[in-house]
Amino acid sequence: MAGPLALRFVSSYPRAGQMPATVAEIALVGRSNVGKSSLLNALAQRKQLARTSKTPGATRLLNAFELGAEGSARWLVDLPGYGYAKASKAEQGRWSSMAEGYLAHREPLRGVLHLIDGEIGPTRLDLQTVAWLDGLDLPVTYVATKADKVRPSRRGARKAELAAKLGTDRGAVHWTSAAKGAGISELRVLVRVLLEADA
Ligand SMILES: Nc1nc2c(ncn2[C@@H]2O[C@H](COP(=O)(O)OP(=O)(O)O)[C@@H](O)[C@H]2O)c(=O)[nH]1
Ligand SMILES: [Mg+2]
Repeated sequence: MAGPLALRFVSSYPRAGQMPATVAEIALVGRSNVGKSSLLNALAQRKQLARTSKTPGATRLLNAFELGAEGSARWLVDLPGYGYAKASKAEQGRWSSMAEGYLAHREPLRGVLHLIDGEIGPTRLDLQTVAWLDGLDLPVTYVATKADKVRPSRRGARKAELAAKLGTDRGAVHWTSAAKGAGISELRVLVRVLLEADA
């Protein structure tokens, strides 16, 4: 069992251009309400590291969390959730230029964790994001969230179906439940490997 990740909030940035140099980063990407903040809290075993908001879409900044010793400059970067239904076109435009600018051009970025709601499965917007990320030269790991919401009798079929929609095989999707702790230990290991390996 991998212990909780030592993660510390560093700062929020309106644009990638305002971030300082770092050693390594990985990005957390997903539509709003997918369970991103809950997953971050579960990785760190903290209740309030990332705010799990009742008002999805409220956070519109790049939020940086540092792993390990202070000054390690190894960051998990939480991107704003995409596709918040109530956001205006202008706001959605700002989301995409900010998030896409970060993902496409951030030099220390080593990979992306793309969260997909395990109960709902990939939405049209998720699949558009999959296609867009596919055009970047970045390793993407799919993380299915809210596994506890899928009935045990349905889990096998759901895993196969979700992977098929994403165009990958089912072993490539990490299933997690922030609520019940399933899959969290394995994901901690993956985050450590991605961030702590020497470049
Ligand atoms: N049952 C269940 N609910 C979850 C899980 N993770 C998140 N949620 C719920 O989904 C909603 C959105 O979660 P949040 O972490 O704020 O999503 P974010 O908008 O992606 O940051 C909240 O009501 C959470 O309590 C999970 O693993 N299981
Ligand atoms: Mg959130």
